[in-house]
Amino acid sequence: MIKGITLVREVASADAHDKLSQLLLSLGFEQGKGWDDGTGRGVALLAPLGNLELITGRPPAVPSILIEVFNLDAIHSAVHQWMLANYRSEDVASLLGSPELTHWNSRLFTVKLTDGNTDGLVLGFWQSENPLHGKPAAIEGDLSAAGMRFAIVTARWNAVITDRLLQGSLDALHRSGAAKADIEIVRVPGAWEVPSAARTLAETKRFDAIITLGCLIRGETAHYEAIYNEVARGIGQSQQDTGIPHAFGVLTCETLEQALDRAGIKAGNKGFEAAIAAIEMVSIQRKIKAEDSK
Ligand code: DLZ
Repeated sequence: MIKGITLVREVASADAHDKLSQLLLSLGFEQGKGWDDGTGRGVALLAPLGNLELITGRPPAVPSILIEVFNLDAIHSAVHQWMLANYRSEDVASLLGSPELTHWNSRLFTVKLTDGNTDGLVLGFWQSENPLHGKPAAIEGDLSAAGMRFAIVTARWNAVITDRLLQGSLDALHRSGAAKADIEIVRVPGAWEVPSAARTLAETKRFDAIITLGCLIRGETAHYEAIYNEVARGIGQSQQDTGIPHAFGVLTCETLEQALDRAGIKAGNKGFEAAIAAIEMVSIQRKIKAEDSK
């Protein structure tokens, strides 16, 4: 519901008003709609972002107008030049501070802009030292599976491998807090049948995610590429069409030995990894939906 925030400050003279506006525009403020009604005038100086900060407990260590910038040293040098052009050089040193480290991982300098008659305007320019400051926080999934419901589709073909993948998936789900009653296992003849069963399960809407497991071995499988492509496409399409995350745990290997390595011997257990991906995707989906309904 809030659209923006405007700080209104009085400047002592028309001359100071114009000079200050020019300085701030030259530093990068955008000129907004101003006004002039004969008795006074205003200029709107727009910044991309604004926020209102309320504090309590101790007096603020910073001026009440704080301007966050990308390149503090360049801004300091521009303000310095402007000060030298508008103030006596002997005054500039006392009015313009140097950039200094703050206790909140930033650098800041202050400048006091006075016309001699009033206290003037004190501005603080600052830049965060944290490279991630201001970057949007990413939505990331948690790895807690408590309260999530999963279906695991596993192929019986190459059961020596797929049973290990299944064990890996169950291990990941249980260790992440999924309840036994929330996991349904469906066995299908081979990898070819996995997409169809996955889709049927997804369409029931009884599950938060589907974990697909299988193992295709090139040396033993005629039309290996054709089967693999169709299995991958079918699982992907079921995921797209139903909106239910499908984790892909179908191995495609050159040899049985390679398959064994990926089923828990040397190269991790792809069933475990698929289950973890499923948990993360359910969590991400929930977070995105929660953001959306705010
Ligand atoms: C037929 C077959 C072959 C040759 N190879 C594999 C394999 O390596 N992995 C697998 O999961 N399934 C294989 N299949 C079985 C097919 O996936 C399918 O189950 C049958 O063709 C019946 O439709």
